[in-house]
Amino acid sequence: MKHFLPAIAVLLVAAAGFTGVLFYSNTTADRPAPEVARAEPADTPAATAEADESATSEDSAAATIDPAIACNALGVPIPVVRDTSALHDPAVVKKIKNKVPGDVHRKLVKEQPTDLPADLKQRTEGMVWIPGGVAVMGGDTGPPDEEPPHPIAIDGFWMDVTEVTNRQFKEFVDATGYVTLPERKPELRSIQPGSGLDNIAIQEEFNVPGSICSLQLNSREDIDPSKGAYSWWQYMPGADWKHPEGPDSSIDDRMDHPVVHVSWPDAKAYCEWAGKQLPTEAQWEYAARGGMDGNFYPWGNIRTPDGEWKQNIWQGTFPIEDTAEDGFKTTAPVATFPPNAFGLHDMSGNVWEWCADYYQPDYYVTSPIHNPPGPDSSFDPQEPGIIKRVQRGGSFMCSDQYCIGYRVSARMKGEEDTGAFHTGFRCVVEPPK
Ligand SMILES: [Ca+2]
Ligand SMILES: [Ca+2]
Repeated sequence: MKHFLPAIAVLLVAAAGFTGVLFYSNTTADRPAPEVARAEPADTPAATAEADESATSEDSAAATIDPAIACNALGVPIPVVRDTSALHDPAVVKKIKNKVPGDVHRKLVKEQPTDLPADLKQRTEGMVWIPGGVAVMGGDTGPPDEEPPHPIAIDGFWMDVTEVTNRQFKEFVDATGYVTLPERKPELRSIQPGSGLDNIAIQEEFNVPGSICSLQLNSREDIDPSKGAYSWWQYMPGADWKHPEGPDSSIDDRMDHPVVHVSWPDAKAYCEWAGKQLPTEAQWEYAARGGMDGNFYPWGNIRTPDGEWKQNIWQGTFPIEDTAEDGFKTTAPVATFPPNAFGLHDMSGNVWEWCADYYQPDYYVTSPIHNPPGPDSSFDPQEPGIIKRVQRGGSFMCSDQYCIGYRVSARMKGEEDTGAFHTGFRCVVEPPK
């Protein structure tokens, strides 16, 4: 199986000990994860799926991160996602949920507290209460890090109805003077101590404020097979939340769009100012499912029911031509698309959303049932030594030909100090304990 990541890029270059080796700082880079099984190059997702079905666990163990693996005729890796799931059988879902012990059921906070203190009432204004309950987290149709499907029991909480907008983020910056990481000179803050990456340096041309953008490609000749996804993902000096496509762009006509180019510490700083916090990965998926287990999407299993696009993603030939059948080539104003059953917009598509959790691909194997907090540390076998946080929901860059991160079980990881032009966040508030 393969795992394709959406976004980011080249920031750093190795110095002593790594001379000549490009070091990719983050991130949501569009390339196969290490657990990817080796599949033959194929022209169609279906053909690749067939090749992938025959992959063995030994294949997975031997897989590399060579971006040339399983590419289509454009040199672009193709995702593999099965279109049927055992979780579509209510009996399978019930069996998994029955693993939740009775004492956890008894402890669950389900209903919204009444008589909220004034400050809590103010902080949760405009948010929606997500009723506590039991759900199945993960999936059985995508990359291995979505497995196994497992039960979670989540206490109720409030969640932002939309991604945090430019207008909201500006209020925070105006009130605090906060400067986001992409607005500062890069620092090597996301290196795990003792990882062997301690002596890398930032390549001079990238040692300026900036962030990660996708370039407009015009033809397949623009794709350099040796660079893979880095043919289009580039570090752009001067790109930041106020300049989403670089110094010549602005957000003047995008105040209701999601803020982008925020790193994980930037998102956390906003949350703390607002008296909120980032959702755990489990809270995020629980909320995205809207009370319906086993679905591919927040609304069901058909991506375009009645031919209607219900999310802002990429249509057309990735990464050459986005036909924007959904109406948007980059971000859409939040809540343009219909909400899920909990009243949440854009839980699929628009921008990726940071979660609180460190990323570890096998966390679900041992994660607790009741309010799983995420692992204690980060480990991404694709880029060991780089501190990664979870991102969820996919973005306007996701396509069925490449990054299928818009599925509700899809997991993503980003180097925590890196922003990107398709990555934002939303906040939650938990009731008093
Ligand atoms: Ca779109
Ligand atoms: Ca989103």
